Amino acid sequence: MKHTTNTLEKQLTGICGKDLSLCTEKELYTGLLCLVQKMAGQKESQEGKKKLYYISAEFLIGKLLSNNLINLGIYEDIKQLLEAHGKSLSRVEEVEPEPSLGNGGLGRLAACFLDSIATLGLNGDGIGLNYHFGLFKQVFKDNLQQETPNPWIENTSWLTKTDVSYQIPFKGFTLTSRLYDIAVTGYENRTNKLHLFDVESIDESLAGEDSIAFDKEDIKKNLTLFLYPDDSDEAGRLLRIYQQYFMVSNGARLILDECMAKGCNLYDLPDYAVIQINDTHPTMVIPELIRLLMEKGMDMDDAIQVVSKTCAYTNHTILAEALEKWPVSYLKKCVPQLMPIIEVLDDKVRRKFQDESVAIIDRNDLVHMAHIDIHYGFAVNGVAALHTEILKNNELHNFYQIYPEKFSNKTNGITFRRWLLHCNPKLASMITELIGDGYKKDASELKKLWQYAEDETVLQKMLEIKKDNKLALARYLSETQNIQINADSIFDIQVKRLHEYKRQQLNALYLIHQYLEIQKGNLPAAPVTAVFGAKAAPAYTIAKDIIHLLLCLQKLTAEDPKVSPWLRVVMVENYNVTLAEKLIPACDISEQISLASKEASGTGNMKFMLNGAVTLGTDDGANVEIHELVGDENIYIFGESSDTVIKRYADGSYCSRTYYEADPDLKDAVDFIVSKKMLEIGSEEHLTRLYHELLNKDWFMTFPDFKDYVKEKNHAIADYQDRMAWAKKMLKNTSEAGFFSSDRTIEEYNRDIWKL
Ligand code: 26Q
Repeated sequence: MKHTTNTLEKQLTGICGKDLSLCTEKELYTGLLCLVQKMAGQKESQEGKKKLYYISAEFLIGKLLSNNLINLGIYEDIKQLLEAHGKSLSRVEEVEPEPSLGNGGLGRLAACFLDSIATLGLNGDGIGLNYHFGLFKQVFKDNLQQETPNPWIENTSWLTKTDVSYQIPFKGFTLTSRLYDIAVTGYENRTNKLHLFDVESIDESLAGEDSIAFDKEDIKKNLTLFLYPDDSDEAGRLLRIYQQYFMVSNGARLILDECMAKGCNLYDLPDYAVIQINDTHPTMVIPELIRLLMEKGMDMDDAIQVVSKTCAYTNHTILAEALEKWPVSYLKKCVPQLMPIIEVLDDKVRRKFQDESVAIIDRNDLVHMAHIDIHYGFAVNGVAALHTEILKNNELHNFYQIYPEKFSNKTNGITFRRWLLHCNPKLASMITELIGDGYKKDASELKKLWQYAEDETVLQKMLEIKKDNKLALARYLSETQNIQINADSIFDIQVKRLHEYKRQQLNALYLIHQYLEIQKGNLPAAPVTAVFGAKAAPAYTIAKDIIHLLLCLQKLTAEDPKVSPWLRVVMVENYNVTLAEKLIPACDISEQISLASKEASGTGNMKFMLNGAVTLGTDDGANVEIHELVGDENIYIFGESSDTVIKRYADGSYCSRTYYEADPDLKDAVDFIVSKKMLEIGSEEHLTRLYHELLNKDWFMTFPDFKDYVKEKNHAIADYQDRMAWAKKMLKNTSEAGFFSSDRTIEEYNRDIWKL
């Protein structure tokens, strides 16, 4: 059914209660929100016996208004309708708060997946927590990151309160839950749901106005306040267990209720439900489901069988420190009812395999969450080809030998609705003009663009669109963050969580090197603006030191008249989905420079590529697949291979000082961190700590890759000067990006794992 602008106008005016031209932006936003919710509700569907439940601690959904308007097919109509009343849809978008229900890649992936599941018409919902402040808001003060609460839930929001509520038992007390739903609209298809559980007794006043500190022991009032509460003390770690159990116990009860309502007798649960466990944070769903089935009278062995056929696990990391292991004593303190079950699960594994490395409870009384998932789930997947190979050959090798049939790769993807149609409408309409709009439903059609590789008009048009997007970003940063940048310079962008393995510090070393070269009179081939966006976990000291370094470099390059025409460093504040939507379409060079073997996949790399940026990266994660698709000509690859890196860790032979002493350029760059000039701008404590960390440890091996990085980056900067040749690289990247549509990823999950 096509809605005419006329009926939309009547409906929206009815909801707003006055002529649209008299409404404020806020009134239009809430009016549109109600209209969207009504239209989305009409597309809910009960179709499909079996349902997927995607359970995740994070859903980084971003703002929802425009995305929903696009998916419901009324974006253009609404835009014109508002214009006819002297209003602008983009101004209305600005008043929408961004939900902060996630942190990075894993949470954004979950959001892209929900979009694709609904778009493909599959029966699948998300299950998570309704964090009131979510991830902190980042503010910079004295060149340092500070964290403040980020309240996002307003009186009228995307959340719909439901009648669903459960009693969730903890040691010594019980919490009453409440389910809130967010509609997930598919692109010209059905509406699914994101189920977010909350605590009825939550108390937002526990957190102060401008600090994220709160009473970590008042579980009744704090459980759903923050995502990833600081776990540097025991109270913080216990709170994380309370959160995880609350999420999975509610989820498990909802799943059982929904299945029973459809006639499931519980022994046939795998015919009604499949549960995808997003990393180990929701792993307790396995013992909890077993426990609930036993409460309903099922015998334990049967319950284990049923649950094992229902759950599947996705691994998102090879960093040992991120693989969750909970002390038995913590579990006993919070959720003692799970321990007898986990003990039986461990006992069965020990009897069967007599191999300590695959045990669930280790000799130090730590419960290895991933081990529960692998033994008691029916599928295990990595998120990019290289990542899955590393899991099979290294990290999870012993498990792969036991269960080769459980393992598969599902290379990540992104939804093109948000990461092309919404964030880059000019590029999207150019593509539609050239190859029609079939690519919106079948992204592989983007390949058809390559027939224009020698068409100068098309290449010129790509450059124009990029320039428009760069100007729009420059305007936005000037208006919102008081940052002025030159849209004629190369936009070189690294935006992602701040982590040492992602190596923002390597980029910083390059920038210092360039700064010193310019000082010496060696000018680069073109002016460059190096843009960063990143949040550091509040207790991650070195990550915060790296942010400090970047902010000092921002000041240094902005204030030096000799350097600033050639090199500017810019760090945007509070990088989030909304900022990503403005940065990515404006990017020329996409920085994907993790230490090879450490980035499971990356998904930002895919978003940049789709929007015509050229990747400068290591052969890591999904970069490997991007490299294969676009070919050597259209990507800049540098650095040591994952094999070399893995060997180097295994033999423990790495010594950063050796590289420092052998390369004068590297030495100068490292020393500059604690130079007089830098200490005038920044804090001695932070800069010296970082300097020593690099010189004495450099755990993520930036020094061995430094020379090659400088060379490859300067190569890219020089190549950029031939604009037609560059535009051709852009076109190749966009035309090969179809593989990275999350529609393709979801089709694979469904074909191999979910079987809906
Ligand atoms: C673990 C223990 C204690 C506290 C926190 C955590 C924790 C929290 C979040 C561990 C991991 C995460 C998030 C991981 C994440 O975002 N991983 C990314 O997932 C993306 C989607 O698959 C990949 O593209 C990225 O490569 C991967 O880094």
